[in-house]
Amino acid sequence: MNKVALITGITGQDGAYLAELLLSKGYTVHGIKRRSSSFNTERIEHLYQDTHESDVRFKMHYGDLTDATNLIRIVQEVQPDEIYNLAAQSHVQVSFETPEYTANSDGLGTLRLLEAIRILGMEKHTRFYQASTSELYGQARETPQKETTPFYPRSPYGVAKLYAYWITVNYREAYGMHASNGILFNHEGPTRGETFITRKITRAVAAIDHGLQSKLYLGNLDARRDWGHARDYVEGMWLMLQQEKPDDYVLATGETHPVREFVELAFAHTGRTIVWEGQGVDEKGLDSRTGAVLVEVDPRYFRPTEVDLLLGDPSKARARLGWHHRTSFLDLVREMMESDLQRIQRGPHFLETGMPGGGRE
Ligand code: NDP
Ligand code: GDR
Repeated sequence: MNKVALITGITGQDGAYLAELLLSKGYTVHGIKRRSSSFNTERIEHLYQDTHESDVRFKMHYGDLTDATNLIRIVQEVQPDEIYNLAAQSHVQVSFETPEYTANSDGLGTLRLLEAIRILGMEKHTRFYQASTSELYGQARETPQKETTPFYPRSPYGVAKLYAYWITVNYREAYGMHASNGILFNHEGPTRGETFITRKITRAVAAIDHGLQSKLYLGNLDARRDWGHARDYVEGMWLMLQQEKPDDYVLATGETHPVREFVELAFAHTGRTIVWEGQGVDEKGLDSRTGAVLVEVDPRYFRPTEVDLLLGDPSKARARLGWHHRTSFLDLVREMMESDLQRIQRGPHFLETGMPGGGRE
């Protein structure tokens, strides 16, 4: 019998990559999507199958992590062997503006799913993956960060995910559930949400290259992140649920880079060299040839409390899961730039979703 997986957050970056991976392994994949007034299924459109055909292995259900009865009904209907809880209000800056909603969906939402498994008596059958995050480390107590590094979250998002982390551990210990946390460091790709820094940069650089935008406004250029490719990371999620025993694992590249370097590499992809001038909020990135201001700091993008430095130590995942990242930092920037340059060449559709820089993200 093929395995059955249920993915929450299937319309997001990771959900789409994971659905592809599981389908390629012969799984039947069920996804939970939110009702939205506009299309939110762009990333998974290529996976859709006509539900009237026989042997359909990709199915969608309307649902929301804030609705317990809905989750219980879906879990009962699907009877999943594996649940991947990827749904979340996942934007750190936005969590400062919607802290209660973030706690509800990211923190309590995880509890609701775990309870659904328990209420239905499936705790010995269904394996559970929780999308935990390097944001748990926040103001990191040691560098590099590993599974034993103490947590100190720095945003309502990080705090909500802290609850989700511990409730997953607690249900594993209290009820013997096969429940694991993947503590994933930042992972990106061409389908990354447009308001996260990497994609905000690659879209803007592509637009500047085509004369559609003159400059890019950013916040903290000195923040450092351990950036990998989402395609590599979803494999690690799957591996965690294939182990005999549940556990918690860091997935990271083991390299850290400042936002400033990502900006430089993205512009370099279009043949421009950035020179930095000024300091702090007055800092600007100039085109070395023309002197035009291409990057400006806008304090609106500063966070009330920032996470300055993240660097993961993935040794445990390498030793126990045989997992390691495949895509280098340079290749990640290159792939994202290529993708956004191609997108912009396809026409105005690129602009329809709104250029970066308008919101507070
Ligand atoms: P995205 O923001 O791209 O996707 C989030 C998904 O969750 C979307 O499908 C979204 O639906 C859905 N969602 C949001 N709120 C709810 C809700 N209340 N009920 C049901 N679904 C909801 O995130 P990523 O794919 O990048 O990340 C996946 C998970 O991993 C998230 O939990 C994130 O916090 C976590 N994570 C991500 C990392 C990264 O670097 N990408 C690193 C570490 C952890 P819709 O499309 O309708 O908005
Ligand atoms: P992060 O990702 O907060 O690490 O959370 P994001 O790309 O939003 O920010 C990374 C760093 O860049 C700085 N920054 C800016 N960020 C955004 N979004 N916009 C800007 O204009 C800007 N300027 C500077 C930020 O201050 C920050 O230091 C991501 C999400 O995917 C989470 O869901 C996940 O848990 C963590 O990664 C690991």
